[in-house]
Amino acid sequence: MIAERIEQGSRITAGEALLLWREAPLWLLGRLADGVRRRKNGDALYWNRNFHIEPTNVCAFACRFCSYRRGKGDPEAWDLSIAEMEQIARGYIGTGVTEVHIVGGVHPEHDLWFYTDLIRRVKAILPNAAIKAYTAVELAYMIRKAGLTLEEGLRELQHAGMGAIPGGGAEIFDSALRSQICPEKGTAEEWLEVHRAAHRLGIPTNATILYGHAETLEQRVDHLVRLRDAQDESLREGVAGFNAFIPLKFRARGNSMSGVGEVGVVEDMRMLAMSRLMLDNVPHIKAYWVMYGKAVAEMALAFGADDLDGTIDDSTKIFSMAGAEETAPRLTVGEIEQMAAAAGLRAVERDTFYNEV
Ligand code: V47
Ligand code: SF4
Repeated sequence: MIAERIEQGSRITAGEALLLWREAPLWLLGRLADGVRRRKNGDALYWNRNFHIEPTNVCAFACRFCSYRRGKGDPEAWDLSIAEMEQIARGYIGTGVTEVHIVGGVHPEHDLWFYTDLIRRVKAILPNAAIKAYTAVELAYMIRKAGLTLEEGLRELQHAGMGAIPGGGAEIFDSALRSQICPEKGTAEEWLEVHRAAHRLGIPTNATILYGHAETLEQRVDHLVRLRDAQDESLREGVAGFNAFIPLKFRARGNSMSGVGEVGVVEDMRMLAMSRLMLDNVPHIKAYWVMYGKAVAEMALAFGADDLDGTIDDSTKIFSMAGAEETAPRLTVGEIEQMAAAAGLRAVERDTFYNEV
């Protein structure tokens, strides 16, 4: 039986995953995912002190699910100068933040040197914070534009102080659906290649999936299998790897896929649990509370998630612009401790690399 094999620590195949996804009751997925979560992470609930810098929402691309991008010159477009972003970073001196997450639109004019400069300046202001910066999509664009190879470009960014890479831009790997919902974004192979190149340079990364729109269960399973295979390869080579997997629920407000609607909370829990069951080689599953809202994120802790992301301090707009409940997302240490206690877990402050702070 599949459930018994999971409990013994065996890997499930794509076919078995599909069967579980379609047929298993929610309580069973929860029990299995919680078992795996406890084997891997005990009773820890990880969180960090972080904030985001979103340099711009001007974007050369036009993903259909995106509520955030604006064209240049649009009254709702922003395009921060390095000095403005330094000012944001200065606001966090002395707050104990351990991570700055920097992600924005694919700006058609900013080049690699703008982005290395930004990292250097933020790092000079907050030397003890790790910089987790730029999605694989932004990276591929800026590095190509600079005429460098992936490895050369990533080395420049690493040298400037980039310590980790976030998981965005993965969306859905299936090529037919990918080319319908984000045609400019490049292929799954390109996304995976950026992450593999980063791993080889010792840079840990995250991975995501955008779910709950037009994708089938087969396409979700295919996405997870490709990530699991990439992680196997990185582990085999003894290089860095994916630290965390973050299922991102499609939020439907204000984009050209709004008509698709949103999936419900039971579907969210099944997605989290199946991620935990399939990605047996990825240490952490993150319930990104900004996108789920605090109540659903708390429930996710019983379905395989061991990480909530961080305090955020109202510094990101991607999800509020797409209709997420948290319009000024901010989580206090007290709230995190309450969420952990309600789930019978122990809140553990971590840094970007999952070292206990
Ligand atoms: O790639 C865009 C997603 C991602 C919508 O690595 C949407 O720790 C839902 O990847 N509904 C960027 N999702 C954000 C991201 C992320 C966030 C927090 C932590 C980490 C991490 C990574 O946001 C995009 C896209 O998949 N997204 N629009 C939407 N309407
Ligand atoms: Fe641009 Fe990212 Fe929005 Fe796509 S998801 S349009 S790449 S900002």
